Amino acid sequence: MSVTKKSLFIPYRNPTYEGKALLQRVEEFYQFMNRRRSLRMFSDKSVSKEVIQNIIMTASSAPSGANKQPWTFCAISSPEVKAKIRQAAEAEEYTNYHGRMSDTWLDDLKGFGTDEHKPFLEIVPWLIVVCKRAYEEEDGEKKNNYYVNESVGIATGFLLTAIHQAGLVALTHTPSPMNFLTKVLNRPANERPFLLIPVGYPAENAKVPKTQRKPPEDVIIYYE
Ligand code: IYR
Repeated sequence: MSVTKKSLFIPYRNPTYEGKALLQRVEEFYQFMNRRRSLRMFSDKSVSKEVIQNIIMTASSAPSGANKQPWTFCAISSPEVKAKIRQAAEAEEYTNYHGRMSDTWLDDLKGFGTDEHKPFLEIVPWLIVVCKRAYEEEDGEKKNNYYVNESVGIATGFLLTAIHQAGLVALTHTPSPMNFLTKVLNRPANERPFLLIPVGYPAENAKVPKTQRKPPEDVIIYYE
């Protein structure tokens, strides 16, 4: 028998802006976000658990299909667990760089200076493994979540934004395949690792590849 859920509505409260103030706000936020970069050169300087918790709860405030919040964030500071993750990730990446990735793919990555070595996985104070939850088990019944990839992708965007806002840096890392994380982190059958995100301070004199972002005309089509 299905139970009809009754909606309970509450007032929406948040400031609004107009005119110059609005334009200034969006321009400033764009400039701020446009300074975000993916880093591979991290400092070992510590970051407190409270900081990480706030960043993760920002991510968890993201919209999701039917508000199911189909995610789990594994926040890892244990040196032993980080070492296990590095070892398994490097083993997978060795196979990637020595045959599993196509020549075109390897060519596309040349400018980024990546290889199978991932020392940052042990150097950083925190690794966040974002997991997606395909379904929930309630009273022995499997209940599918909705738009799981979209929801978890948006939450990860919030996570990266919160990390940047804190003046910290991150890498959206996909050591593929990622199933080793399920084992190392002992995650249940309804969860799959989605992204591995090292978080910390940038190394002194950290460098990033010189890349370019597409201009508006390449990413926006207006229908006015
Ligand atoms: N996962 C590999 C390869 C890699 C793939 C892409 I697409 C990148 O943007 C960067 C790296 C690695 O982490 O080295």
